[in-house]
Order: sequence, then structure tokens, then C-alpha cells
Amino acid sequence: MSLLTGRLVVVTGSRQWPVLSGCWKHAHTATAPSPSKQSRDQPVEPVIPIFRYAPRHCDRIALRDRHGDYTYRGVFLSSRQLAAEISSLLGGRRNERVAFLCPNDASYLIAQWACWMSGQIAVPMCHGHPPPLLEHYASDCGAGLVITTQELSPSLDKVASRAGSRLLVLDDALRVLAMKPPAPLSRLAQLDEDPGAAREEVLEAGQEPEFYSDAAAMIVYTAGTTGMPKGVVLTHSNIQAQVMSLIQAWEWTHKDIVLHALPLHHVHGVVNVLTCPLVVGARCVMLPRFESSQVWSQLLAINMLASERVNMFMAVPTMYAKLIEEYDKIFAKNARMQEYIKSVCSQKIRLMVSGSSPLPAPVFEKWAIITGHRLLERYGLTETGMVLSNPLRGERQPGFVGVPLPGVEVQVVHPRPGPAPQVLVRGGSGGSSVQCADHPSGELQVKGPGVFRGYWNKPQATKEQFTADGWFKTGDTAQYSNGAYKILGRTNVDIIKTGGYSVSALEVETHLLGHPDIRECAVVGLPDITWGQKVAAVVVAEEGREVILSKLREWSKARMAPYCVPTVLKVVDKLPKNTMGKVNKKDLVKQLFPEIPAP
Ligand code: MLC
Ligand code: AMP
Repeated sequence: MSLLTGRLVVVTGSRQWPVLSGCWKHAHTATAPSPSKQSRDQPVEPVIPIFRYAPRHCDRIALRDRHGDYTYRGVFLSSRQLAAEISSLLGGRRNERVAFLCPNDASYLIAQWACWMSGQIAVPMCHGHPPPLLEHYASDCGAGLVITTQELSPSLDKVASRAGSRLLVLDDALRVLAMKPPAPLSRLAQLDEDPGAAREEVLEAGQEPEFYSDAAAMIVYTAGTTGMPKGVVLTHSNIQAQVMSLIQAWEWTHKDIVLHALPLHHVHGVVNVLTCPLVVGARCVMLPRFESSQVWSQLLAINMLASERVNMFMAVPTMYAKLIEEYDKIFAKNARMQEYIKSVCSQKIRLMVSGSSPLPAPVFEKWAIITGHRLLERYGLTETGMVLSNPLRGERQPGFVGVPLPGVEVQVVHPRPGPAPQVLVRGGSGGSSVQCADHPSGELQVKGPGVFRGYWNKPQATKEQFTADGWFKTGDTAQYSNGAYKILGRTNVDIIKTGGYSVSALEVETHLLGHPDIRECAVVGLPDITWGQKVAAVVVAEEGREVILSKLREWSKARMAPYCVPTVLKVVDKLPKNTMGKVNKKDLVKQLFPEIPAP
């Protein structure tokens, strides 16, 4: 049952906005912090939680989803209403974890802002995940409250009760309340002509300003090398630094309209594509899920007004590969259409970005032929936000991920015997310099205001991820050449990147060992042009039992995230092991998958 039903006042037709008063001056008079000025050694900029930018852009459209358009003011007010409900359910406490499961639409944004307004830590969950995994998130973070929508509530009842959390089911009216009022009330046309005309309404919400300077904003779960996913704690200050850095580097403005087809439980979708636009007053067009045909129709926007077209797109390489497949299927034989696509994409879209996993050169080249866009590849992690980016203007080299983003410092280090590793390269947004040319590559390490605070409740894991002098160890091998960085791969084979998601081979193995017909197993990543890597399981079956891929996948889907489910299966009599009794995964791949070319 919805706890909000009956509490919302929806005035349709001639909607009345409450006139609010208050001393919320800092939010709309504050100047956005300049990322280039932010560094650990300089005075800290005031931290402004993201929702406090909304009143600057009141009647502009913040979000378009499958239901319609939402104004900044609408999202702000609905979030504030939900924030009051959350505070009341949590007895006025702050810094509680609120896990939420929403579809990719405005309800996600409202839930997230409401968490922040009420001083809680937002823990986004993914609707494709099976109940045991959702339960892991909710109980690991000790969620005081789980929020969902009516549409998704059936899968969450048990999850919340098992995790010992209260469940709040949102009434759809809360989302509808945030929608753009009917035409006569809309001042959008006027604002589009003169954005300066936006009257900064005094909309008040949230905690006292000081609260946000140090508070945690989000916990994002990510695959670790061992065990179940770990919670990455990002503060409001981290998010601010990450967002300001991208706004500066990619020159976001209120005129931008970005197409969002990413999941909303990872930083790519949450920070880069949803939050950046909402700080500058731009618009986010959110699809319910990635579907090649839907993305193409948005990119081409046949029948759409020029002012309504998307002009930015950000995706993982798998999405570009799938878009190319769709293009080949539909347009390969139609030369006029091909010409049209290239001209629309190159003239109407100002930026297309790829990231989250390596962009294969053939995808880069083919995309350039189809759309005229040389994809801007950037590199980042959940723990750090975005770190390296090719230039907005200037040469984008395929296979390279560019240079440090504003506010980010990096170093490439080579392990050497003794306490101090060898620093090979040091870099920042001002430039990079080679410190030692003895080795071509080493581990990439990161510092900066965007770097996370730690893993939730895992001090030891947090400690291990940083050097003694505070550098975050990415686990990626990097090389600096031709004035840019290149990612050569991960130092640990047990993290697989598939479809842009990180998958822990050990986590999948732990699940598979729970299968009644599997005695032993090893999980490896196999290179694949579409998926980056595919999750492959090598298993030894129990005596007299048979393991079949289709049945194993079905069994796995009830226990793991869909992208962790193996898509390749090899059944062997025994796993080849070294003298220490361990499986050497690189050798295993060479031995069992000889068709795979050596890296
Ligand atoms: C799905 N399938 C896979 C697969 N995932 N096969 C192989 N490998 C995988 N990883 C199969 C399914 O089993 C199904 O087959 C078919 O593909 C369609 O499934 P789907 O679930 O509909 O897939 P789809 O929606 O097409 O998923 C593809 C995708 C998704 C690209 C949309 O993977 C995605 O959203 N990726 C984005 C991940 C992301 O945001 N990462 C950012 C992390 S943050 P069948 O036979 O069962 O029908 C980070 C930091 C940074 O990395 O730098 O950004
Ligand atoms: P996640 O663990 O999901 O936060 O993903 C972070 C990892 O994604 C990094 O450690 C890299 O291995 C990988 N990654 C992100 N962007 C890129 C890129 N452009 N090229 C290569 N790897 C990338």
C-alpha cells in the first residue's frame, strides 16, 4: 500500500505552486565551484548538493521520460514532499541508508533528490537484479528504508523484510506532480529565448549548508575481487567535484539535451549523464532501457523540432557495437539514408562519448564512417569518477583515453622491490611528465576531490586500495605515450568487464560452486568485440551429472546480476592446476580456448 496516497495534493489544469519563503540564499546566489581551482592543497569550495541548483532553472525541462516532461521546479517539489515522508519514517534521523529501486524515469530522480534533501545516503538498486542480490545491497548497507514504485514493489516486499528495512511504495502521483504544467502555464518558450529571464524562485529544501560539506551522498555497489559487491561511498563533495570537472571539460551548457540509455546504479548513468545536465539547467532524455532502435530514433529525431533534439550521447562500447549492428541490419543497403544519418549526426549532435570499458578500434572507425563522429573516449571508475578524457576539441586518438580531467591527478607506477614503487609518469590537467623511462607501463593511480571516501563498512579493503601517501590504486595498467594515456588492461584477471559492467570472477565461482551438479569451476573473461569480454565458466561436473549451458544460465539468473551469468560453458574432466594447486587462468584460456587470439 502506498504510504503517500492521500497526502498529495495534485491540482490538475490550473496547478498552484506553493509560495515558499526562507533563507535559502546560499543555494541560488552561490557561484558554482570551479573545478580547476580545486585541489587538496587549496581551500575547499562550498559543497552544494545537486538539488540546490534546481531553482535556478525552475520552469525549464529537466527530464523527459516515457511518460512526458518534468520541470526543475516540479522535480524539486516532488522530491521535497518525499523527503518529508522519508524523514518522518526515519524518525528525523539523518545519514541513514535508503535503498531504492525505481524504473529509469523521473521516479528515480525524485527518490534520489529526496534522499539528499532529507540528509540520507541514497543507495540505487537495479531492477534487473534478482531478489537475493537486492537483499545483499539492502542488508549490507543496513538500509533503514527501501523505496520503490508500485510497478516494482512485488519483487521488493520480501527483500525489505529480510533485510529488516521498512518499505515505502511511491504513489505515481508523486511523479505526475513533477510534470510540466499544461501549455498556458509554461514559460518554457520564453526561457529558451532568454535563459537569464529565469526567476530564481526561493525554493527551500534540504539540510543546513554545512551538513553537505562532509556528508555521504550515495553508496554505489561495485564488483570487488573477492566476495559480493562492495559499497563505494561517494560524498556530496565527491559528486560535486566529479560533475564540475566534466562540465568544464565537455563544456556542458543549459542548451544541451543528453540522451540517457544507461543503467541507473552506476556512476556512468548517475553522475555523467543524469547529474551533469541537471547542474547546468540542461535536459536529460531518459529511455526506459537501452534498445538500439529507440536510440537511433532519438539520434535521428525524424519528426522532432530542432529545439527538442538530443545533441549529446554517452554510452558504453557494447552499445555502440549494438547500434552499428542495427544500422547494418536496417540501413546497409540504403545509400540515401546513410547520407542522411551522417549529416544529421554530424550537424545536430555535438558530442558522443564512450567509456566504462575499452573502445575497440573497429567500433571507433565504423562509428566515424556512419555518423561522422570520432567518439570521445574517457576512462573512469566507480571509486574515482572520471579520470582521463580525450579532448573536446582536438585530436582523439583511438585506443587512447586522453589526459587527466580538471582537478584530477594521476601517476603511473611500477612495482619494485622495497617500500617505494617507481613513479614512471605524473600528470594533472596542467600536463604530464615522464619521471622515469625504465618501464613502458605500470599501475595507474589517482588523487583528487572526486576520489571516494571508502568502501561501506570495509576499512581493510579501503586501506588496501590506497597507497600510504593517499593515491587510489586503480588496478589498471596504463602507458603514457604521444602525450596521452592508454589503458593496457587490468592487473587482476579476476575482474571481467562485460557490456561495461565489472564482474568478479570469484563471485561467480562462489555462486556456481553452490550448484548441485558442479564440483569445481573457474570463471574467465574471453575477449569479444561486442561485449568487451564474455563471462565463461569452466566446470567439472559431479560424478554422473551433466551440466548444460541453458539450464545453468536459468539457474544463475535467479542468483546473480544478468551480466554475471556465464554465456560460455566448457565442461572438463579436471581443472589444470599448477604445483601450488591453483588454476592459472591465463594458461587455462590458452589451453581450453585456443581459438582466442593472445592479448
Ligand atoms: C546480456 N547478454 C549478454 C550480456 N548481457 N551476453 C553476453 N555478455 C553480457 N554481458 C545477453 C542476454 O543474456 C540476452 O540473451 C541478450 O544479451 C540481451 O540481454 P539484455 O539484458 O536485454 O541485454 P542488453 O540490454 O542488450 O544489455 C546490453 C547493455 C547493458 C549494453 C545495454 O550491458 C548495459 O546497460 N551496459 C552498461 C553498463 C554500465 O553502465 N556500466 C558503467 C559502470 S561504471 P538471451 O539469450 O538471454 O536473450 C564504470 C565507470 C566508468 O564502469 O568508467 O563509467
Ligand atoms: P567499475 O569497476 O565498474 O567502476 O569500472 C571501472 C573500470 O572500467 C576501470 O578500472 C577500467 O578497467 C574500466 N574502464 C573504464 N573506462 C575505460 C576505458 N575507456 N578504457 C578501458 N577501460 C576502462
